[in-house]
Amino acid sequence: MAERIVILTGAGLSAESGVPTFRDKDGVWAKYDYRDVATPEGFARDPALVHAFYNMRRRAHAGIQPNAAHAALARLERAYPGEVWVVTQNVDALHEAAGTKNLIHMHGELFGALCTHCGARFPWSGDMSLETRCPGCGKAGGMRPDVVWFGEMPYQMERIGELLAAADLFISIGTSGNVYPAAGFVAEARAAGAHTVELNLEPSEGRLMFAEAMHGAATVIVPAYVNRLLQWV
Ligand code: BJW
Repeated sequence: MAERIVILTGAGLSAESGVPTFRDKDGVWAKYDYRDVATPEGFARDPALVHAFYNMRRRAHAGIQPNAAHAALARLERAYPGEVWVVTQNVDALHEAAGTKNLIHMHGELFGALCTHCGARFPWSGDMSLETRCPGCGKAGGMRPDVVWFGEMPYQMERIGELLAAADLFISIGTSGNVYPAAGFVAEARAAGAHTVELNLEPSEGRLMFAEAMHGAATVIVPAYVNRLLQWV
């Protein structure tokens, strides 16, 4: 039995909850240029456009519910005798809504705000604009979504490195394997001696790195894989 399971999740996990992925044909990057809306340079060039993009996404998330795959991962954490960690690239709040506790949001949170003046972070559910004042330092003009854009350092990389170094089982779910450093986690876990599994709709960019794979819809294959892990417990 694996003592520590580390699970990396991506947009495919939330797709069946109605959250668009990024690189599928109807994905976010088919409608928006990531250089305009998901880089610090884009934000410096046109902050109003970036605020409008994230205001729209925050509103679109109202009423979105976790699906059977999020629920299965929360159940795994509750029922598994070893340690289970979820490292998510997703900025939605569906893992926590399903009940997952050991969770790292490496690409930040859609419902979070960061003040570039004082560095404070806040929960944030409404719209944001250039006029928005920081609830901490009171200054306007410095508030931004607390998400990690291209060229920025993802959150908690040191902690994630420690988890991967001690992982016995690494499971990657619903991610295309296009974005680093997350795409490199499978190599880190392998180097640490972990068994590696891909659960995705289709083979990802990194498919050859995984020892095992199941391909299909997350709401089908994730509960099935979790049942397999729990059957001997
Ligand atoms: C289903 C399904 C269903 C669908 N069931 N499955 C060369 C040039 C320039 C830069 C770089 C470079 N090489 C590397 C870089 C760095 C760059 C990068 O990786 N660029 C690549 C594009 C090349 N990375 C960064 O800049 C990162 N920072 C960084 O590297 O800092 C330096 C550093 C160095 C060393 C150590 C540590 C740090 C930051 C990356 C930030 C990414 N930000 C975004 C936006 C977040 C905010 C927001 O949401 O707006 O994060 S981009 C976007 O991509 C988002 C996602 O989290 C991320 C990953 O996407 P994901 O989840 O994989 O989604 P998709 O759409 O790609 O795939 C979905 C998958 O699901 C598909 O496979 C489907 O088949 C599947 N699927 N339905 C199961 N029902």
